Amino acid sequence: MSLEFIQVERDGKVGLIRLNRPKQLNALNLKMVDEIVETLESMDEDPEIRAIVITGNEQAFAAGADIDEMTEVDSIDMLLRDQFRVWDRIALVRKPIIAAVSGFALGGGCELVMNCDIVIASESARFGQPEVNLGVMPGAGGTQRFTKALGKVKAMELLLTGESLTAEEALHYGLINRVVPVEVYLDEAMKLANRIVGQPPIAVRLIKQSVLKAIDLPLDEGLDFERKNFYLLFSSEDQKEGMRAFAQKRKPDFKGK
Ligand code: DAK
Repeated sequence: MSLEFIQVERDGKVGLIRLNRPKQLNALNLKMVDEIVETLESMDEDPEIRAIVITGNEQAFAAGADIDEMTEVDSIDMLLRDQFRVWDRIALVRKPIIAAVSGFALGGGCELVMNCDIVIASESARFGQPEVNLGVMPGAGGTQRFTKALGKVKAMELLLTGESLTAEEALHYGLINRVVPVEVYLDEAMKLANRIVGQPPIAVRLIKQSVLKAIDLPLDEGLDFERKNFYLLFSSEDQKEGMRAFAQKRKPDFKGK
């Protein structure tokens, strides 16, 4: 697929996706979502990449799905378009995804952020689900993930008014990991990604899966899932390497096996 609305870079073992539709504040049109999902999947398959960073620009991470593409469609057009089939593939990416957010992360942009695993924001970042202002509601997880992240009453207030959270507020509510000056938000995200790529990839993968299960499963089932994965890691070469390196007081060299 030729990439029209995103740019893709590599920095060592980190794959970087830049949303690049600046005149429309990175509004996510259908082709752009296809490009994002296909790139995430190809990075997920690439053994040379161990973590992914997704970012926009200083003004906007993404100001939502492209309203122009939705204005005149009806329910059946939406159903036949079945864009959720593509969107749902984001949640299946196994490698850690870090969002580096500055400016607007609204609607589908905020829903994309909430599909990421770690979020670094600049002081100018704004997070919100303003779909109610357009006569609709979030459709790509906004009511569910916002509520799980913020709790019922704050999510309700924001979803019903369409207002957004500042970066500091988002930090307070646990929606994001940290707020940094705008000059360094992408560097911070890349630094964090570069720390993760030094970790044993199989353990990283199973930790990501286990944390995501914690959101959906009752505790006993989540603990069972965790325990099985814990046992499984004792069959990996990286477990032997990690523990032997500790005993030998040297840095481990993880191979992903
Ligand atoms: N779609 C299309 N164009 C957009 C846009 C959007 N979401 N957001 C901004 N733009 C365009 C503006 O139309 C404008 O274009 P020109 O007029 O220059 O041609 C340009 O970007 C700059 O925007 P503004 O002039 O409005 O800039 P301001 O700084 O004054 O305001 C703003 C920035 C972000 C407050 C404002 O642009 C705004 O309110 N934008 C809309 C935000 C919004 O309502 N987002 C939610 C959209 S609904 C799905 C997955 C997800 C979704 C749906 C389906 N499937 C998987 C099926 C999600 C739905 C949504 O996100």
